[in-house]
Amino acid sequence: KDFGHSSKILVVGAGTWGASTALHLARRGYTDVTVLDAYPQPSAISAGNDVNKIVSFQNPPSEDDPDYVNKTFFAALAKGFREDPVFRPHFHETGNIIAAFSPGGLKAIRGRHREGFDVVELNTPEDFRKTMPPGILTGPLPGWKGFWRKNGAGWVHARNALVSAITEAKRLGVTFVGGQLEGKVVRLLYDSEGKDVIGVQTADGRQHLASRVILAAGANADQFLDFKKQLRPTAWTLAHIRMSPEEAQKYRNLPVLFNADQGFFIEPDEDKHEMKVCDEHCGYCNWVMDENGERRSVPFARHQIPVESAERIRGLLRATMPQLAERPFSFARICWCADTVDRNFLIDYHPDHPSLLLAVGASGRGFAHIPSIGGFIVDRLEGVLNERIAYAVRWRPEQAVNRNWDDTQNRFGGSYKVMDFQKVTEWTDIPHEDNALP
Ligand code: FAD
Ligand code: FSA
Repeated sequence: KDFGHSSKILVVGAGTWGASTALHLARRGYTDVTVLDAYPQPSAISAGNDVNKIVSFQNPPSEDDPDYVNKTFFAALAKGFREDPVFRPHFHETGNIIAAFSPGGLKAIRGRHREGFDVVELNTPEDFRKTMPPGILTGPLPGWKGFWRKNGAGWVHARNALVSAITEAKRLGVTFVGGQLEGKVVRLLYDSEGKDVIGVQTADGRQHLASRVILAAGANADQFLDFKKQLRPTAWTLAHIRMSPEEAQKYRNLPVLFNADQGFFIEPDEDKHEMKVCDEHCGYCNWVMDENGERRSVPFARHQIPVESAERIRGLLRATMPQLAERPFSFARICWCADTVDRNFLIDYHPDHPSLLLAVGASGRGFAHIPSIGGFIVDRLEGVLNERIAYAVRWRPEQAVNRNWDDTQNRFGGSYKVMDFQKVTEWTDIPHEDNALP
């Protein structure tokens, strides 16, 4: 089926990638774009609805660079955060510190790209302490080694960037629908031969027909069709510590501190003075048996975290900033993403449904791409995506045939294994305001 700039395009999911896609569609002159989401914007369950996310830049690669695809993506997001007025105000170039202490973690962080940037090696606890003003990193930082990248890295105010993308897309004419009835997609609609996708049905029973459907429902995309094991919905955990305005001032402009074996924190935000802290681990799945007796990880929403995760967060604080380690948490949630086998993205037309474009598989690193990923997705929609990139992000069930669902996918920390929510017995019980979720 042909389509053009005035054809109806439906985007399922107004999260990180759906918002970016909507913005790029509008900027490229598509005039009939509707984005459907199960929640009002910004979605309470979007992985991107968060106070902050880590961002790092790369320089554009030469044609013969073996890491051409990855560098192209990271150079595109750099351009977006440096130049695009929709995203630039939300980026903070504070630098970052990448650390580890296990042999595996140390090996993994050595592979992180940093050529072309101002980088200092950190070999002792004292080296780490000096990266921040006195009185912040007062903890023992036992066995920590890593490096401090002073430029081309930092964090983005994620929710504000997401809302900014949505606001600009709306201004350019995109329609956003959010809600459990009118926005929640319950199934894809097929033509009379059951072959092509012709639209979607929402929970209110309405059928929305379109020339192209772009599926950008994050970890929940897996529920709409058989992905042949290419997606593994996996969750991570985060908590906030509230500070006084004066205290928050002391922790202002800190570099992001990320330890691949233990977790990370980012400076408190300016509005609520809350510091987000995450424990690093290999992820939680929610394993259930499907009707074919196959294991399947099914996402669910919860604004609490396992008590074991809260303890790990306190462990990170004791190692780094013990002065904050016993503070109550003001907020916590689990946050879902979907890992592909090789953690490359999946941006491709479905081989059997020629009007269905998949924009999924952010693999736990997809927020930083919010300024630019929509451009690559629209390139694929139009059939003009660079061939090497298109190959890396293609539909690739062959990779997932004998998928080891318990693969740690080059992650470390926690129990050094993929964990199962079904085995978690204790959850936090953190009271919070404006909370629509359990
Ligand atoms: P989402 O943003 O989750 O969007 C999916 C959307 O689909 C949601 O809005 C949801 O409401 C909607 N939806 C679901 N079901 C339906 C339905 N039935 N009908 C309609 N809509 C539906 N990345 C980084 O780059 N840097 C980081 O520092 C970083 N930190 C992270 C920390 C944590 C704790 C987690 C969990 C992830 C982190 N990530 C980070 C990864 C990043 O957040 C994700 O890769 C990215 O946000 C995924 O975007 P998405 O659009 O695919 O999914
Ligand atoms: O350096 C990064 O891009 C970290 S992304 C943050 C994180 O919490 C991961 O540490 C975790 O392993 C998972 O991918 C979710 O995102």
